[in-house]
Amino acid sequence: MATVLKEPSRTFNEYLLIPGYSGMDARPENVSLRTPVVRFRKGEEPALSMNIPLTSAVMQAVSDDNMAVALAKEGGISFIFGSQSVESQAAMVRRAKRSKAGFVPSDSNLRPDATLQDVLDLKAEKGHSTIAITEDGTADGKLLGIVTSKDYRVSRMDPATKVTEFMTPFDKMVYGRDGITLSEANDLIWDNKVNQLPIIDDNQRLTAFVFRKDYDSHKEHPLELLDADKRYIVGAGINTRDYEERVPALIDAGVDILTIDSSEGYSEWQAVTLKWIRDNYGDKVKVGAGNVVDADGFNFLADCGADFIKIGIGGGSICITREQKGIGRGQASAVLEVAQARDEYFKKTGVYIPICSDGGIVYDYHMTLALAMGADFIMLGRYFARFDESPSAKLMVNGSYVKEYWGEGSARARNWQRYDMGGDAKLKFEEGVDSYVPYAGSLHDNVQMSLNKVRSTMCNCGSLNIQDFHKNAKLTLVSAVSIVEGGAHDVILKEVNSNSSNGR
Ligand code: MZP
Repeated sequence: MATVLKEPSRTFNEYLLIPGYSGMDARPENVSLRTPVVRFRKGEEPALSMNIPLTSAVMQAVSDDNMAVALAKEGGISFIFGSQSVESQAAMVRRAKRSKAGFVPSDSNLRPDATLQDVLDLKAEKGHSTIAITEDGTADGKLLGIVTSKDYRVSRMDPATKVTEFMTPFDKMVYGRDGITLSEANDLIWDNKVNQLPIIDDNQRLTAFVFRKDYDSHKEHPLELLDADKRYIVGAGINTRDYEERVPALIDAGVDILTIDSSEGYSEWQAVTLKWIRDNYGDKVKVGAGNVVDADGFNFLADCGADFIKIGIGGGSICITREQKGIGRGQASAVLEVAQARDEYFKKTGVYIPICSDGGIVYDYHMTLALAMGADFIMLGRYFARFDESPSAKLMVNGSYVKEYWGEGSARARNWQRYDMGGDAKLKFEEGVDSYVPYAGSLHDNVQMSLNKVRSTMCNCGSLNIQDFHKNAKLTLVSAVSIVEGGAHDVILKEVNSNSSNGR
């Protein structure tokens, strides 16, 4: 006979935290959100940790190279989407790894035969006023000059004027050479009173810009996540089909960590993929696996050698797997059970395997609950899709700005490798929807705000780091009526207060 679990399948909304004793040192600035990302033995340091417990979802609408750099600046990791060709995914990883902290690959470039009108069009499209003029118009072509707003007067010049007539030519430019340190580059900027410093290689090819305005960037991003060469840490998603081709290409591009991206991970496919990686790379290549929703799934992937394990089936905001297939589990129940399995595995084997709560975060406090329930870190799609840095289009719909957000199991993503169990193409069905999410501005501002709330709640619970929070958090189930009590009630609101549904 079938097994029926005694507890219903519960979600984050059904829980609240009970405050614990907090001493006078329990202040947000004293809270560390540093967390392990990959398995480690008792008493040893994990080979990779994050400075904040956030990762961005392996999705076309969420994680490209731009998002990877933006999130690494805050201290987290993006997993660049795998539902694209091996070449284009590897190119994204390469671009993200090329952008060293403070060294920015040029995103506005023109050929020498371009006109003032082309400059104005590119400036309007990208929003940047520094344009590199390279021989072939690419970001790493031979540098011939630069154009900034100081070089032209729109009211006095013919839009058809060629850039070569008004650009600052290479022989009049101040530039740095590859290998220069950030502090040397900044000295050149200050000594020569320029706003940007192009960096070139031995063949005069452009490699990056250093901007005066970014001088304070490091101070703004004290938690940035860098490798030993001061490049941003970057992740990427893989699948259980073309890994023999994709994994080597991503490693060659410099990826730091991989994750198998699958809606359901308790399978032989994942075991075979993990074994192939271990056989070919040993423990050098770090790879997460999932998704699972119970102890059996966790233990299976732990024994297969996964470096971290993702939890969550059917809870994603764009996900209709539960409706279509009748599988899944409330995210809170799944995290609680897997966290217990992770702790038992640690006790039994001395190996700690970090777990990631993937999907279903609606309010900022859900992040705090996921951590309290035992997650080492969290993966979010909808949350990051709303920011400037996500790859999807920003549109005006019914008078409000929105960004597009679609599931990897939607027809739009056509990511059949993730959901396809084989068989007749005509019989395939969607497990995700195509949608809009409200545009929310910059990643930096939003992440700061969300994590300040997390830190503040951890202080209320008397925990100054995630490991203590796992041990000390006290949670309670809420009743339907007490949820009403939790919002503004029995008052006439003067306006719809955005804070009452913040984090959406
Ligand atoms: P959310 O943060 O938008 O709630 O959920 C993001 C997560 O949903 C992803 O990390 C992934 O695990 C899952 N996902 C992505 N696409 C689909 C789908 O099309 C999906 N069904 O469920």
